[in-house]
Order: sequence, then C-alpha cells, then structure tokens
Amino acid sequence: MGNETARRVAVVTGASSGIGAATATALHRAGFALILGARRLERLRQVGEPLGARCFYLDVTDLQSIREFCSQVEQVHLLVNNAGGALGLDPIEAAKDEDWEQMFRTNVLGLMRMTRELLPKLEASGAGHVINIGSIAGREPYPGGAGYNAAKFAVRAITQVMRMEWLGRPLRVTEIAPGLVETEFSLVRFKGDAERAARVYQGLKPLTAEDVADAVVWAATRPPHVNIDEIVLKPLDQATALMVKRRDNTT
Ligand code: NDP
Ligand code: 8X3
Repeated sequence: MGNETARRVAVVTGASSGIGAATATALHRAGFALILGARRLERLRQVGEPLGARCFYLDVTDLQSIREFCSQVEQVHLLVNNAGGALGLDPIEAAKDEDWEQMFRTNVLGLMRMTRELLPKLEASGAGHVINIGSIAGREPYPGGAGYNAAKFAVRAITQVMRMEWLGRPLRVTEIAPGLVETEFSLVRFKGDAERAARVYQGLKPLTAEDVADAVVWAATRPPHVNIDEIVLKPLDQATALMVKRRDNTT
C-alpha cells in the first residue's frame, strides 16, 4: 500500500480494464497513491496489486455500492470518473430500454454520484481535481449512437456546470474526450461479438488506452492554478466520429 499521507491520492473508477487500468498505471508512475474500483474484482486486483493500489468492489450504477466504496476513501485529491461505455448501436426505432438505462446509470448517474459523494474530501484536500472521461461521441452524434451520444453529451454538460459551480473553490475539473481507442469498449458494446468489435478498428491505427492515460496524467499534473478544461484526442486516422482512413495493412 502507498503512503497516502505523503502522496496525492487518486480514485479511478472502472480500473479493471482499458483506459481505467492504463490510467491507474500512469498515475502510479506519476507518484499518486491509488484507490481503484470496478465490478470484476479479480481483474481489478491484477491491475492494482503491482501498483500498490487499494482495490475495492464498485458498481457505479448502485448508490449503496458507491457509498460503501467511498467510505473506504479517507482522503482524495483526484477522482477519475472513467467507468462507463456503450451498449448497442441500434437506431432509435429499435432502442432497447435496458441498454439506454444502463448507459445513463453508468456514464451519467454514476459520474454524478461518485463526484457528489467524494466532493467534500476532494475540496478538503486543498487542491481537488475531477477528470471525467467523455468522448467525441459527446460532441458528434452518429446514427445508432443516440443513447451513448446522449450520455456523453451529458458528461460534457455536467463537466461544464461543475466548472461554473466550483469557480473560486480549490476544485479543478477536466473532460478528456477520446475518439477510437482499442479496449474492451466495442466488445462490451456488441455484447461479446468479438468479430464485430474487431471490425471497428480494422485497417486503421486506433489510440491505445495508454495514449488516453497520458492525457489524464498531463491534465492532473499541471500546477494547481491551471485548469485544463478539455482535451479532445483522436487517432491520426480519424477525422470525425465517422470519417476514418482504413488501409489493408495497418503499421
Ligand atoms: P473498457 O470496456 O475496456 O473499460 C470499461 C471499464 O468500466 C471497465 O473497467 C469496467 O469494469 C468499468 N465499468 C463498466 N460498468 C461499470 C459499473 N457499473 N461500475 C463500475 N465500473 C464499471 O472500455 P474503455 O476503457 O474504452 O472505457 C473507459 C471509458 O472511456 C468509458 O467511459 C468509455 O465510454 C470511454 N471512452 C472510450 C472510448 C473507446 O473508444 N474505447 C472512446 C471515448 C471514451 P467492470 O466491468 O469490471 O466493472
Ligand atoms: C467511443 C468513441 O466513436 O465509438 O466513445 O463513440 S465512439
């Protein structure tokens, strides 16, 4: 376990894979002590134990789980609201209520509740920071994306309201909005269909989770008077949400 009295403490939600796991590793290298949460506790421990992190079960769709998780956090300087993702790519006429509900519970309500529960401790740190993982899907709608688009547009709106409401307090807030990142995101979106998930990245060079983690760490390590409002990062092969350059062989 890290010495949390001497080091800045970061909480990362959804740290069992992808961007959350890479962010935990990068924050560890930057000197943060870590408290990590996710539902797949074994996977989470595999990520966190080599980093000396404290790892706890967390389901951000469940307020009780959030409260139990947050009760283990004595102090915190940085909260990375990363847990989230998309479910399905259905047009609105075929929208599945359960997919939309889950996307809103994770990406939107989970982010709000984690922030609300930890805000007193973030502020008490004297230099609190909330980093919300948004998406280009929160800036550019696309057919089939409405539920996820709406959730990530909400993340953008909530981040901007946090910036306004916290003005004058020692609380920074940042949105990191990536384009295509090869993680378990598409496997989850397509409910385990690995071939369909692989096609999303076929013939282009996507961002890696580590690329996004770099942006998180950069924003988190600016001097306390500097607020990075937002960072949008996309692969060179992606100009807009739907405009991508695919080649036969990606090098
Ligand atoms: P992954 O599917 O690899 O990771 C998602 C993480 O979120 C997992 O650790 C998962 O952990 C966690 N998670 C999901 N639901 C919950 C829940 N209810 N409670 C707690 N944790 C949960 O995808 P990414 O790393 O790509 O996604 C991370 C974030 O980045 C998401 O917010 C996503 O929307 C965003 N994003 C992704 C992009 C991409 O192209 N990959 C682009 C832009 C943004 P577990 O299942 O163990 O709970
Ligand atoms: C993930 C990026 O374009 O697949 O947030 O929606 S996209």
